[in-house]
Amino acid sequence: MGRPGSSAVAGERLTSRSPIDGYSLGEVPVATRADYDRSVDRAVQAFAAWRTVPAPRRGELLRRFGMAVRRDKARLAELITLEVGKIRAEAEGEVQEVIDVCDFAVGLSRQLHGLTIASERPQHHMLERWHPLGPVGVITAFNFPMAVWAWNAALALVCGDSVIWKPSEKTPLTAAALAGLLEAEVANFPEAPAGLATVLQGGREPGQWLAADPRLPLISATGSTRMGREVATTVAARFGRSLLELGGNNAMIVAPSASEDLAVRAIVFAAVGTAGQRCTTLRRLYVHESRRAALLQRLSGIYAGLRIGDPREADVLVGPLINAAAFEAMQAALAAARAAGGRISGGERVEVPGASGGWYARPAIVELDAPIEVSRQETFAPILYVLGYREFAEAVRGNNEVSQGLSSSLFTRDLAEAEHFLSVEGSDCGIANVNIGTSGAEIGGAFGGEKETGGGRESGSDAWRAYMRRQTQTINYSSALPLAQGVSFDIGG
Ligand code: UN1
Repeated sequence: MGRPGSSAVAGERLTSRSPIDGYSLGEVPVATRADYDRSVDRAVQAFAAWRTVPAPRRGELLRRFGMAVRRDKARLAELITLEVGKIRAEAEGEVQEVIDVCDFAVGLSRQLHGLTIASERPQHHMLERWHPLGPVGVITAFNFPMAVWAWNAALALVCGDSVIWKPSEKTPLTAAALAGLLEAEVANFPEAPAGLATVLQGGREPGQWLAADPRLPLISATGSTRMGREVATTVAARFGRSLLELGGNNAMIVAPSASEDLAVRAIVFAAVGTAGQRCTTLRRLYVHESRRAALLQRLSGIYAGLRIGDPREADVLVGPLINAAAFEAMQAALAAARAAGGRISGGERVEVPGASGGWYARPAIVELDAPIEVSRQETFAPILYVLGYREFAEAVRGNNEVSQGLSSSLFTRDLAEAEHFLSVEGSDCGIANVNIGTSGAEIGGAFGGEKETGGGRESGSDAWRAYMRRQTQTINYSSALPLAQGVSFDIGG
């Protein structure tokens, strides 16, 4: 990996280590500045050609890519399991997300609609049209090493853009495998130029180059708030656009009328799924005081029996954390919570036979009387802070009191509570669910959040607009030149 403050040199390599046991899975060459410049030059040229290909034809490329991913689903999922440590079901779910967004992009390729707008001037025609934007830089995190790139790439390609991908330095093989499938489809597609979609492997450096490069009108970045702040300020300084999907600190409210069975299943999936390493992971639970003791007892029982271990084993639900640093961050958060009066169960390291190089932890439950500093932060590990509430408004305030604003959830059978939660006075997050946990969003909705989550929206709905530029066009087919706002400007003659 590129050392901070120094450029990668030719021949430098990046090793991928499996979080399952710490063993090396392989290595890839790190992109040098020369590699970077070559990729961007090619992406600029590719854009010039690709933007003129009719959008439904661009959709056809995504259809073929989606078919290739379908064919290779099992193998791609296996790679995610090896490189990220996800259990099979979740790894397959992630590949399915790639397939789903490809299907979405195919449909979208015939629906990049503009508007016709009423002109105030006679015999004038005003419209709004969407054009391809340019080469797009995509920076992704380790935890969704395929899906998040696919959300961006599928839309960008259908919108007529070329794409340059800087994957996490922890998941170079997953990125190479998925991008390789797309490259093969590009090579077999007559209208698709070489260099349409490329990958730059490395540490922070290629990401910094992308952010600073005026040839790239849009940078989409997923990861920590710290990283997003750096990217956003660099991109803004050159008047580029950024599309950010940063930290979450997602809460669920369990109301008096909630179904305990549904709530418990949702809590456990959202809090311990992907070993607590989703940006949508449930981190804070507000339980009505009348339900708190019983719910906690049930949760503690389930947590105590969770199968933690090698994610390739059939009944394992919790795989490893990504690395030692993630385990240390979890321990530091638990120590801070304990010092602040939190009552902790779980959180200890779990030894997995034959995998001493892996960092496995029992998911932790931390009971709190009130929010504390560390519960307001996002620790990328399975820690669930449990708080009580008496008045519904108090729980909604709790949901909203953190600096992040990605996902939120309410379990209730009370219509007034549900409507309040979804109203302007309710959740301030980009995602608000009723009787569904915080994680596991479908690709059809726009995905992203407010506040320090960065404000970006990716994947479904009209998120495609971020990858295009809007042009307002007015055509005068009269034989006069009336000015807007009735302005008279008589030049005589
Ligand atoms: C992420 O963690 O960056 O909603 C994305 C979910 C997944 C995507 C998570 N569909 O949990």
